Amino acid sequence: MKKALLTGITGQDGAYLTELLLSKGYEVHGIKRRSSLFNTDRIDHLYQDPHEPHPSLVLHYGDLSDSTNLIRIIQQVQPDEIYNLGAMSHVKVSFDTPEYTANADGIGTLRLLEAIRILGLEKKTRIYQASTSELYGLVQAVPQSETTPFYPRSPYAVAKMYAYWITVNYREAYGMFACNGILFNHESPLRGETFVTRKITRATAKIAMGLQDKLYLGNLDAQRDWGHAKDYVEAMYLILQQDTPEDFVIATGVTTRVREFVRMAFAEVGITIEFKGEGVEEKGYVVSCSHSDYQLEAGTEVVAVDPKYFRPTEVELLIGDPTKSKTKLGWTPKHDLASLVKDMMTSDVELFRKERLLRESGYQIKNQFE
Ligand code: NDP
Ligand code: GDR
Repeated sequence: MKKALLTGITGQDGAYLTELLLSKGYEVHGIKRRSSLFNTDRIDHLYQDPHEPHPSLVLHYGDLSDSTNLIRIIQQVQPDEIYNLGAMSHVKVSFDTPEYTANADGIGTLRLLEAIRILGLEKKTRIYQASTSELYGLVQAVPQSETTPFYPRSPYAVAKMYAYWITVNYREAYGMFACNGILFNHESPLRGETFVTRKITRATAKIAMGLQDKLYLGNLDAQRDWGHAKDYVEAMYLILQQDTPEDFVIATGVTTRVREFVRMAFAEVGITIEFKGEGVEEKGYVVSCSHSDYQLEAGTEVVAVDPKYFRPTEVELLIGDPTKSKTKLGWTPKHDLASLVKDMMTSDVELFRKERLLRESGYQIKNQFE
């Protein structure tokens, strides 16, 4: 039985990758951070009683900022594969916490690589590094491929750039099976609530049910190559099953503006919207509204721009070239953007139907900061 160790197991990708590896018969170990509230919502359905003999999913407390912890866990687990998914992954927040982001996302990767080396596991343990399309940043050429130059535009992207190159360097210097997956944006019903797609699908569901009046967004014109996280974790797995360690771009090859994602999400609940105005004044008005649970009048303003969501430096256009992953990994995504939006909307409509029922029964629902 192969053993895998995941950092970031409690995150979106960690949850889907755990499901995938368990279905392939792996023993999966995950590192979770200590938190003052439970933080295992995304993997609770995979829970196994640790008192049973040989559970195939085991969690360990830890943090990418603590070398001693990483060395001890790797020594204990002796993993065949490590997937380094742990990170402070929010681009906007990285401008607020740049030093922490460098430590967790940049040096954290070095700590894992060094732990493998210190323990003499260079020939046994393969490692996947969660690299990102944010490395491309300011557009140099499109579509972006494995050979497109990087120009990072945030503390997050700069930290990830260090992680990218230290992974390449350890592969070349010590012959380690260390690979970067340069993944473009991937989303799902499990996506963190403050990333733009999930923020949109949650707000759309709430507006359609009369639980929220308006959705405030930042740059509506940013273009992203959005895929489904379920497809992307399969690529991570395939990258570590190759004969030779290499880096791969994982993307759909299609790019879409944020405003179009907004239109698609509202269309799922029968609301047609039209954008009027420009820049910070831009507002999205309801044009027609056929199937919404809560009837909105034509002309109701449901989307507006709030400059607080603008980034000091923005990444305007991402569109990936997945040719190498298609030919060498045999990877092709099963979802397109329409099916992704449908999946996310179905899940959030269901979520807020429950919330509405609770409200109608007199329970107070807490507000959320973002
Ligand atoms: P999430 O934000 O959903 O999950 C991040 C995970 O990292 C969580 O489990 C989080 O723990 C954990 N984490 C955060 N800080 C630390 C730390 N200091 N030590 C250990 N663990 C930590 O991200 P995704 O699942 O979306 O992404 C997975 C990885 O892929 C990340 O590295 C991200 O940067 C990268 N990536 C993501 C893309 C995407 O579109 N989703 C695209 C390209 C790259 P907790 O739950 O406690 O917060
Ligand atoms: P991104 O994802 O920065 O690409 O990083 P995010 O969903 O946060 O932003 C995408 C684009 O939407 C614009 N935007 C907004 N973004 C947020 N979060 N909130 C808003 O209100 C809003 N309005 C407009 C942003 O300006 C941006 O242009 C994600 C993360 O998962 C990273 O970890 C990963 O590396 C990259 O994708 C690939």
